[in-house]
Amino acid sequence: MTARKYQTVKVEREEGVAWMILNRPEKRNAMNPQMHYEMEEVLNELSLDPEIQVLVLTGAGEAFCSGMDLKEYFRDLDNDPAEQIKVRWAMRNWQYFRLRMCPKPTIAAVNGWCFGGGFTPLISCDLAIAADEAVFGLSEVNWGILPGGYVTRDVAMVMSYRDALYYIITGKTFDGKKAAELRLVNESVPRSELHSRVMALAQDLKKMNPHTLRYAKDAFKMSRDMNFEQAYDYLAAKNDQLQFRDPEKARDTGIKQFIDDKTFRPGLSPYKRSKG
Ligand code: ACO
Ligand code: V55
Repeated sequence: MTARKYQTVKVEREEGVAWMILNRPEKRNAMNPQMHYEMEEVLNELSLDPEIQVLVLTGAGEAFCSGMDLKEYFRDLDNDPAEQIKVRWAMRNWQYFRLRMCPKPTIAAVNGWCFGGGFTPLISCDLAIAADEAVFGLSEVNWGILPGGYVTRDVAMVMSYRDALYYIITGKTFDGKKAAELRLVNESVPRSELHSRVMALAQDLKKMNPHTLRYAKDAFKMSRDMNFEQAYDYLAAKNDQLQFRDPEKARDTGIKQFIDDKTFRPGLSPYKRSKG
């Protein structure tokens, strides 16, 4: 597959892991319209690339993402309603559809500044590891808006009621360690260890059956908004769909390896894949 060139995003492939690096370091990786359009293509490319098993989202330089570009995304489009619609479609498409429902596991590696609109791609990733030194903030109130797009809704999903309101209405910042305490990220590590920690987590995910993981994450993300009866039926149907779709037949293989062959215990490790 030919490597595609993007101006606002850099893609680095490393042992089956694709690092998607927001790449406007001189603007602290603020998301301008071009970045939204390019991220749609990047996610299309990497989600369908058979060489890639895990996707990582991070930022070049000192920032993870300083949020929406206040000039190019907001002020420059104030008098261009058609372009506003177009770029908001692109934003929703990559952040909320292609990233959140990505068929492969995704990890946010929060290397530095993460403000406002930057929370949405962060929360859309399945897992998140922050640098202790990273700085987060819902800075919208500092310049006269409420957290728009999906930000308020996403924060309501992942943070506690008290913590979410505290940061929404004070606009105060917090660091990576605090983000882990708030459970906005899974854990935080010193900045110098961020890359190796994310790669180690990605290696764990690579050992798993990708079909199982895909359906497990879809099931979690979809069922949490259903009532119990809908969720029960949906999850049963989703499991049946997985058995039908899984070319590795992991369920039957796993039971055989445990009950007949006694080669592993599923409580303690994944079944031994015949391929991958
Ligand atoms: N939109 C547009 N430009 C930005 C953004 C942004 N969100 N963030 C940074 N930049 C630009 C600056 O305008 C500056 O550009 P210039 O060099 O052409 O003058 C450059 O990036 C560097 O910014 P500095 O402020 O000089 O960098 P510093 O390292 O001192 O501070 C920080 C970094 C804290 C991230 C600061 O730039 C900042 O407060 N950015 C805005 C954060 C924010 O509130 N984002 C919006 C959230 S709300 C939403 O997304 C809807
Ligand atoms: C944000 C706000 C938006 C948007 C996307 O606060 C992100 C973040 C006000 O519009 O379209």
